[in-house]
Amino acid sequence: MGTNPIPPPAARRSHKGLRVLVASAVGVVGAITALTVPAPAGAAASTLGAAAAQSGRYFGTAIASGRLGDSNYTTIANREFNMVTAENEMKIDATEPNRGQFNFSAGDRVYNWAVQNGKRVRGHTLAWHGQQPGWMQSLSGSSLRQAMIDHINGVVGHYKGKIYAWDVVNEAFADGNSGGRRSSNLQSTGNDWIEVAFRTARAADPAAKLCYNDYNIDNWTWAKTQGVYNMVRDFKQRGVPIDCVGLQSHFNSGSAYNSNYRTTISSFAALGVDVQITELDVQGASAQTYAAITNDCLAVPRCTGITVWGVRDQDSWRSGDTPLLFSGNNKKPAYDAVLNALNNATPNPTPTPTPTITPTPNPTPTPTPTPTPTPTPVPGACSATITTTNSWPGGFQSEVTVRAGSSAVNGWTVRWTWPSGQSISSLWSGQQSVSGSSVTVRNAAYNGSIPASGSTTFGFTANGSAATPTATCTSP
Ligand code: 9MR
Repeated sequence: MGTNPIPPPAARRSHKGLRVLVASAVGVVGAITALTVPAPAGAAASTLGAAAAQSGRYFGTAIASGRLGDSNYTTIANREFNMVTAENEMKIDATEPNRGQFNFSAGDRVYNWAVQNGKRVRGHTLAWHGQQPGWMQSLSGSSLRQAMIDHINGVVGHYKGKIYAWDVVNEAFADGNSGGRRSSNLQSTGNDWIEVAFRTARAADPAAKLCYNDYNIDNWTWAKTQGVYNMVRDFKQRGVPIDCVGLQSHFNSGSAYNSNYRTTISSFAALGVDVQITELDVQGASAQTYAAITNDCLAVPRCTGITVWGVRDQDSWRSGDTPLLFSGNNKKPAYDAVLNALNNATPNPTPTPTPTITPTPNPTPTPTPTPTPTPTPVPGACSATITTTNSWPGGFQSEVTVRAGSSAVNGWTVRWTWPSGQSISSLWSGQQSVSGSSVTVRNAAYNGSIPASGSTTFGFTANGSAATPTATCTSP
């Protein structure tokens, strides 16, 4: 998706440490004096963790237990970061090497190092197609489903009350243009495996935030991003317990940072979840790109923290890309860029809200809403209006408002015809059937009843250029 863009002007801020006072002198005609005054007390923190804490956020790193004996590594890690993710030690193969036999020795090494040094811990990860132990790889169907539940109970139970946020499910969506699920043995147990994982984790530790974590969901225009967005929206509507989305944010030439990242973060946040940048690394570690990423998080109150995926370049899973903030013992230019951005942040107005267990009724995220005319209710029946809520080259997102007339509606059907070859890629809160350019959408199980003069909505993403054809509504 192209090369790294120049951040928008809003992403470039002046340094708080240089406050310019313009004094128009009374009695000293025409004298204008520019003064540099010190920053307010505590404003210029000297480490990433302290700088992030000024706005109620954290700055974390992945820690590898095998490196904890390297004092150069631990010196930097301890000084700079206040959140820790075990790079591999809490994964399925590490924690349950044999079915029903849990091993927390490496996970606890990382956990204890973090907590003994005053840091919080993110848990990574409970249900994933990757790094499954051999016994799990060979399971399927209901026995795999049960093994997943048992695994979550075992690991979350061991760390109950100790973990800031769990990556409950990792990387469950497919790359490419489908916007759908990745095929895996877990997916083959039934599409509901993700929500079962979340419900299980919630019951096992009600205090931990529960995240869905994935890569290539950073660019708002990508189908995979939209697929995850639709799942989170659906989970929030149905009361599936989810508190956060983890954007891994492994940026490289094949998956480059794009300035629409801020839209991605704010759009997820508008669904009523926190956003965490969970595994950040940037091929080449451009200071400008790191600053833009940091500012994108800082711009969204519910972006609660950033974790880089390793301490020094030599510690990175992509060490050849030199993608991190330290080289040997040295701070790289990207480090200074991130620190400055964090020091320039305003305090976060809503730092780390507590997890919501009850469903959020009808969240209506509208990333870039387009004003639309007010629909006219049809007496005795229903009406439907399509509005475009977001668009990008080759695709768009719409919301359809279904209104009852002067009588209540029990079941509805909305129909329209696409003007120029559009096609729905994903639809939520309704059941679609398509015949050529004709689209028919019936109510979902939970939104068929609309009181007199009331309304409900469904939504979809589609391929093609944004269109708002006239829709008809019939009931039942
Ligand atoms: O950094 C991790 C590396 O040491 C492991 O070999 C690899 C094995 O799957 O996992 C790496 O971490 C991954 C993380 O758990 C999930 N997102 C992608 C990360 C990079 O591969």
